[in-house]
Amino acid sequence: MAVTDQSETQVVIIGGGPSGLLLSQLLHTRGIDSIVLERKTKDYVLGRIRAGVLERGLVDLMHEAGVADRMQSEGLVHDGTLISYGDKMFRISFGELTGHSVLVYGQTEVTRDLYAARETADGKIVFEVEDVTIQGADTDAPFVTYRTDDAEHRVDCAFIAGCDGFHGVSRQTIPSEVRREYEKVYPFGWLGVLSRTPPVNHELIYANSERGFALCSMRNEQLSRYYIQCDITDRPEDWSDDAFWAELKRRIPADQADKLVTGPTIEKSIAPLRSFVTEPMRWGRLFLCGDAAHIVPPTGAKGLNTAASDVHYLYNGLRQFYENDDPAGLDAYSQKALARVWKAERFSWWFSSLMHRYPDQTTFDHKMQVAELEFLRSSRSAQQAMAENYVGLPY
Ligand code: FAS
Ligand code: PHB
Repeated sequence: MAVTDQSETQVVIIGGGPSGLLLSQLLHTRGIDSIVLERKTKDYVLGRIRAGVLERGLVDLMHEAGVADRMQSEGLVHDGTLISYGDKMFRISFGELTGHSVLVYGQTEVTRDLYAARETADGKIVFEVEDVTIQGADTDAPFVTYRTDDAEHRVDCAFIAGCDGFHGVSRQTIPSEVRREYEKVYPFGWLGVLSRTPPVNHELIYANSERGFALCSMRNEQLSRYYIQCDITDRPEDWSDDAFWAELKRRIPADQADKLVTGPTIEKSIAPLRSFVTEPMRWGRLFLCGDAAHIVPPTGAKGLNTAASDVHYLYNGLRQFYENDDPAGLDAYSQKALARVWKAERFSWWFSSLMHRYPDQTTFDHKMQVAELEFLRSSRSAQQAMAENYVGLPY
């Protein structure tokens, strides 16, 4: 089909999730023009229930982007988290061990705030795009083509940000002979529910039980988010609400189970768990950000937060290029982003290994888990290492 619409911009951003929107909004604050191309509708993107915990780095970026007001007033500051194994439970105090806290504020709300800011600024976002194709990323004149309805579009640009998640087109645009991929697929999934009930505890509970992992989280004082480890073959419809609540109660300490307020679930979904990294995160004028480049098991709440550090590095690299005519930040992007990505991968893998039951786990493996939990419970230095990773390593 012939191109019926041709335009140009400085940065084409593929993907209208948190990575793409945050980058677009930050660039806008510095007068750098971008267009966001999103495959789905806005409602579909906002309907995905995902992350719930924001590191200080992401909170700071939301302030820098000028979209922090609602987050600041509705987000819940958490100074610690609870870890349980069997009926034992102990607290990791982020504030005392690191001087920092985390903010409980759903990814859906972060995305909603960013959409609102882009719309207020008349930002260019095209929804329901099809056949997005990146052309000439390894040249000085890259462009992107895409289709909407029955029109074929072309956007000429200086840079392309691949913020299109794990199943996007950006990563695949980098030639396979250039790409190095690292992956670990976990032999279980997370079954997550939302319920309009008060959270069982005012802090999160990460639970290791003989029946498997569970997590008690929240979105606000009247909206709870719970997860249980499930078989990778499970489907959400295999789990009635009653079956979910009964299983969750079996996996958290009895005193917590006794006060758990149950109710109808308003969302139920299963997320597969994997660790994945692609290197490099740059190819010519194409830069990968967020899930397009890496995936973590959600145990350490690092998915969204590591996407944020990628955005921080890319945004500042683009600023340096446009404001000082200096490509150094862009040239260092992949190496700098990957250095932090791998630390987030390690922490997420470590915490997942500590808290889940593995089908092939031997009695010795289980003894190692209990010993590591006992060490974490009794050692300040072990808790400090855990807390430093959880609140977010420096950018
Ligand atoms: P996203 O996947 O959020 O956004 C990519 C966007 O690109 C999507 O809107 C998609 O529609 C669009 N897109 C894809 N292909 C395209 C194309 N060809 N053209 C145009 N647009 C295209 N993280 C946590 O920290 N805690 C959690 O509990 C947690 N739970 C998760 C549950 C699930 C099921 C998944 C998949 C992820 C979860 N994550 C969690 C990780 C998640 O929060 C991601 O880290 C976060 O969404 C990353 O944001 P983006 O990089 O913007 O990618
Ligand atoms: C969530 O609230 O969705 C959440 C919180 C912490 C995690 C993972 C998910 O580690």
